[in-house]
Amino acid sequence: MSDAPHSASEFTDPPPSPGPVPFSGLTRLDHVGIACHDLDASIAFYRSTYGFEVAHEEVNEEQGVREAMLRINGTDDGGATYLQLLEPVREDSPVAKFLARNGEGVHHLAFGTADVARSAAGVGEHGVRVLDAEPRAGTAGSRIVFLHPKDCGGVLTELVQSAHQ
Ligand code: V0V
Ligand code: CO
Repeated sequence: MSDAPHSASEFTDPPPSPGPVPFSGLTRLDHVGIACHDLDASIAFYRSTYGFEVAHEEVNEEQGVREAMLRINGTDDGGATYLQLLEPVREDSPVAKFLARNGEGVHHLAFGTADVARSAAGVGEHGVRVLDAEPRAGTAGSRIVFLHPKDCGGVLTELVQSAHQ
């Protein structure tokens, strides 16, 4: 057995911060968005392989997706983490473009916040392009804003305020 720490909670001695940490209001990983061609097949994979169950399913016409949220841990009160499986419902949607270019795979990360407009404004002050001037309708009554992947190290990033907040 090695003496190496086994989980992040065992790292008790973080390296010194290089400067003040800005306030973003982002408190957790809400979901990982995964682009897929066939939502039902993707759901079946995650259910039969890992035992993850669908907590919510809907069509979001504005975003051009049929999507399912699979809860990984926690509870559905805003504190949980999900996989968000995304199947495009039209050819010109962001997920359709992504699939055509990259095939199936990780599409975006979403960080949770209690105030999405405030978090977006804060992040925007650091030179990151905020793609939505106003929060849009997200899954299950949430409010969402996207950040440009080219300003986030190649990661399309979403900020999400759950309907429970
Ligand atoms: C595009 N790029 C990405 C990317 N999509 N990089 C990382 N991850 C992604 N998912 C790169 C792409 O390779 C290009 O790089 C560059 O960005 C421009 O891409 P494009 O497709 O030519 O340009 P756009 O401007 O047409 O589209 C890219 C953006 C667009 C990110 C601006 O997809 C967008 O607005 N996305 C936000 C909405 C969204 O994705 N909705 C679906 C999830 P190179 O080739 O120039 O180097 S809906 C959702 O999550 C919901 C409802 C929810 O959570 O509740
Ligand atoms: Co999302």
